[in-house]
Amino acid sequence: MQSDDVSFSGSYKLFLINKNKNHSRKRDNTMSAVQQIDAIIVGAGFSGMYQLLSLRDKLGMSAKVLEAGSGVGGTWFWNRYPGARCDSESHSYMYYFSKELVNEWEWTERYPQQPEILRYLNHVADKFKLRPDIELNTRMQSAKFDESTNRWLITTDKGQQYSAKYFITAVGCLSSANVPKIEGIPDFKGKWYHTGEWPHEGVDFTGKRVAVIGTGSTGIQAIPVIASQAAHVTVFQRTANFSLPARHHKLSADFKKYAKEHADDIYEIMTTNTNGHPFHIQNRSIFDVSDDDREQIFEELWEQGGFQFRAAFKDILTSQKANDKAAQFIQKKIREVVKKPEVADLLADIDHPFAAKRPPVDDHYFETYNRDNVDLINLRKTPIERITAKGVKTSDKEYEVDIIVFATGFDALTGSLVKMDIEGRNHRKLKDYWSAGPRTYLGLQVPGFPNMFTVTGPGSPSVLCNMPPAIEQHVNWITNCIKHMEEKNLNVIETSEESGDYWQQQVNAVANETLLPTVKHSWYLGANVPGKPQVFMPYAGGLARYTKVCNDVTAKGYEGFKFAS
Ligand code: NA7
Repeated sequence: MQSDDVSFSGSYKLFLINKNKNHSRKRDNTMSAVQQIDAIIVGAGFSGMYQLLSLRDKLGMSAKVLEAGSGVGGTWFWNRYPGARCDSESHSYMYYFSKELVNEWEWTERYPQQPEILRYLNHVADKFKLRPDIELNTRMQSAKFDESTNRWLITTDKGQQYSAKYFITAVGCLSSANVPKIEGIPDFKGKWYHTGEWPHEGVDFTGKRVAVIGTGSTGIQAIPVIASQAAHVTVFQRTANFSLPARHHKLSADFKKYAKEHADDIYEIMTTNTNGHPFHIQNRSIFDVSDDDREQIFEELWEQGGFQFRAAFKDILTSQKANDKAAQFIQKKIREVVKKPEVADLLADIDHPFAAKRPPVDDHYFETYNRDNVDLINLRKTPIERITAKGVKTSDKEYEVDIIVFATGFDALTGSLVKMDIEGRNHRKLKDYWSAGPRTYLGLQVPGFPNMFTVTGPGSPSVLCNMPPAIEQHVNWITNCIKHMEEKNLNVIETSEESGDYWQQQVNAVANETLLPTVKHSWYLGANVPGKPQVFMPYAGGLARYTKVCNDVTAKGYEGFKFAS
């Protein structure tokens, strides 16, 4: 399905399998406490599982995934909050590397819900027999590069030690929960939860008074569901947000058939456009059409639902004037939907361009404010002062509640990486090296951290993209690079400070072609975590452009990297 040159067959695989037999023998003989392995991968989500499969089954290498959770799934293992779903359409939110997998898996809904995605990822783990090489309930404790052996020494909280040639982080971009440092949380006598660390047994909201703090994608998904169960919901909004209706529906038999029959075309579209979605951004300016035609186009796409709205015109994210037109349309819709004018005003009082912060896709979010049991609090006017034993105290009032839900997002892109104790050359710690913001080359490698790869790391399209195609592109690139090293008997791959600086300039330059950096309080910049350095982190040039850059780097003999034997 993919035109990638890593394949399941060929003599190369056999060569490596023989090599690994020797590896295993060596391990058995020495019975060393340190297990020798070709690669350690951290995280068993979409990235880690495909990386394991690629190294093990395509290259015949020994590899192990370390996963802190008690099951596979990564983001979809942890994010079980009410209403959790993906806002990429199901036929695009899947792997495309195996035609058999594409053909056998049946999605049921347009936007898959968390349990269905988790079932899919478990199916993948079973189908490709990944489980024997995934260590669940195992947190990586430290990873240190040993300059005398050019190998990574990796320890876990279970006391295991691995010596690995390659160390690959597949920890996800949105996996480090951001519980705000609001005073008094320990005093609260009720229960509180962060949406990214939701209890697996679920939360019963029946008859409860609930506070939801946060109106990003997560809050917007959770609020309608919580409101349908709870006695009362108080939503604490700091920043009003644009949101597009999802128009969820069950998939018809015809659509399922179409998606399978056109899988190659769908994959082609996803990998040759900006956002990795199964549709292209229209090649027309918002000012190429008359006001009436534009209104009609927006109306149709609003009814259709989903991110296609954002793709209606090519300049929505590059021209403030064009963006204003889209923004005004959505603000008009909010006012049409929300019956109480003062609440509509609050929801439509949006201080940033449409889609310059991650635009949510919702299921009757704005309609929820027409319910009698939902109130909206404007934190810009009355900020939260503290959490008390009884609830949430703002500057003018104490709100008594039984449950507080923090839908306050993540320490995105870098949080999970700097939390781990990763030490490269010259005992340089990743968290110190990134203290002024992340530095990577292509989002794939960090200067001074040889043989370490970061799947969808900062500096790659990652969160600006539908993730699975971005993940497949990254894993394929890493796998091809490792294949190259093994074939040429190379021991070390390393990028340089110059490459890191060059790439950050590229990341800044392509971001500056858009309106994205104009939002100063966005998590794309790290601004949602107090004290975090503010550097634009994802690559905004789009998946197709980024893939071409990566392929050119390979074609030029891995330009920007250095190898050593
Ligand atoms: P987001 O998009 O970071 O949203 C977090 C929300 O929480 C947002 O409304 C924040 O307001 C609000 N927030 C954060 N800290 C506070 C404090 N201290 N007080 C009040 N409100 C606060 O996270 P999500 O989980 O919704 O979405 C993350 C991604 O997950 C999403 O884009 C998808 O890719 C999946 P703010 O806007 O900062 O004023």
